Amino acid sequence: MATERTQVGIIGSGPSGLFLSQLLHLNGIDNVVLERRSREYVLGRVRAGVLEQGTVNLMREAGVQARMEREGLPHDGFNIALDGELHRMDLKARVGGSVMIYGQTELTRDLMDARTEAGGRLLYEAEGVGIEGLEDDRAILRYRHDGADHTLECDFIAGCDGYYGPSRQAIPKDVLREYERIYPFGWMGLLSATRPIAEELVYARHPRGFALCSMRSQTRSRYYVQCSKDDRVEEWSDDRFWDELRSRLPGDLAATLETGPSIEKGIAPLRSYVAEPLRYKRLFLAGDAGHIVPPTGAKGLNLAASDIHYLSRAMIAWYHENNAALLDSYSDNCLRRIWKAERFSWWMTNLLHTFPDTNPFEHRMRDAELDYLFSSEAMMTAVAENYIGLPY
Ligand code: FAS
Ligand code: PHB
Repeated sequence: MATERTQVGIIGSGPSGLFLSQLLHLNGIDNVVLERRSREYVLGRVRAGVLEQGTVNLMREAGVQARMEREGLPHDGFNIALDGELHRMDLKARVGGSVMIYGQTELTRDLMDARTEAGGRLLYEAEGVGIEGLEDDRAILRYRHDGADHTLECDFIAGCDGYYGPSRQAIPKDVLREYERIYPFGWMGLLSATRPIAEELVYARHPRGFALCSMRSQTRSRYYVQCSKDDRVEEWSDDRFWDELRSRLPGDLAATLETGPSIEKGIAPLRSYVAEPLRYKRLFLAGDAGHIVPPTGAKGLNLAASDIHYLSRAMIAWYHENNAALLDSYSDNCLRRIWKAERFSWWMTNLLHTFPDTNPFEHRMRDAELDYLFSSEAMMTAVAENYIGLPY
């Protein structure tokens, strides 16, 4: 068995792992990324589309902003459709902010390309990644690659392996605290090579269920409709999807919908989840490995970015100044921002979806919440500051 050494072993080549690998590399810190899937598989996943300003800044810090600045779409607002009307949330006017529409797939590609150009060690199709040595103040990764068993001795391990990865499992059950809310519905998503229905995003609340009109460019649209959590993609033909989407939008807007064959379709379950703590000895969790939000608030990818903002600074302080303070405060620093993003995502999800078991009083509460939102400058400002992303 081959034994290698690196300073930071990173499990996962999603946004968390790639951002960390690139930022550590730019600061002279050696790292290795172990990814279970192929590069093509990772790039084939269609996920987030909205970048907070903090994530845009991290792209610039990582030196991978060029294509985002050329192809990304800055948005100064978004819309909520209710009872046939559009209500615009003006991010620029309310909080002087905006978001960037740029697909997670493209962000991932930009980071992968940068790491590859720099000769970074990104090992795809690494199998059976296991974590050892934590109880002995060590950080050892075991994995199989190209048919050979490997051991990677690290100073630290970054668990950037998503919700289903092994890193969270390496934290003892009597140490790990978990918090979870599973929603009684999912999102059926469709990507199409069509003109977006509107210039800005439209979140729709309708008695038939939630819908979202988003985009990836002026010729590529991303749509979602709330569906049963037991639905299967095969049950959703393109025609059924387009009809359902139209039925949930204001009539004049629905009439302008350009449809076309789906490029990608998928159903995502919705859950809120947080694991505490995000550090165990020499293991640090980041991104979906430590938390999940329902995509209603567009926070999943952006929380991964803020985790890596904190973790990269902590590791740089350690290697450059022998200062462990930010490593020691990493979990608390992340969780303070994570819980506020969990709250906003939970609130937006409750506000805009139909719940099968809603009693009439709760239904009225949602109506009153939206009525208050649309009539209150203070409430719209609060929504705007959360949507563009709270400060790091
Ligand atoms: P990721 O899951 O992206 O990456 C983890 C990586 O670790 C993966 O590449 C995985 O293959 C790898 N891995 C797992 N186990 C491993 C092992 N044993 N060994 C090696 N590698 C392993 N967020 C939004 O903001 N907006 C959205 O609209 C949105 N839609 C989503 C739709 C879906 C279907 C899903 C699943 C998520 C969605 N998200 C959305 C959230 C998503 O964008 C995540 O927040 C983001 O991918 C988090 O990035 P990472 O933490 O890097 O995790
Ligand atoms: C997307 O474009 O995929 C998207 C946008 C906003 C969300 C969720 C998903 O809240």
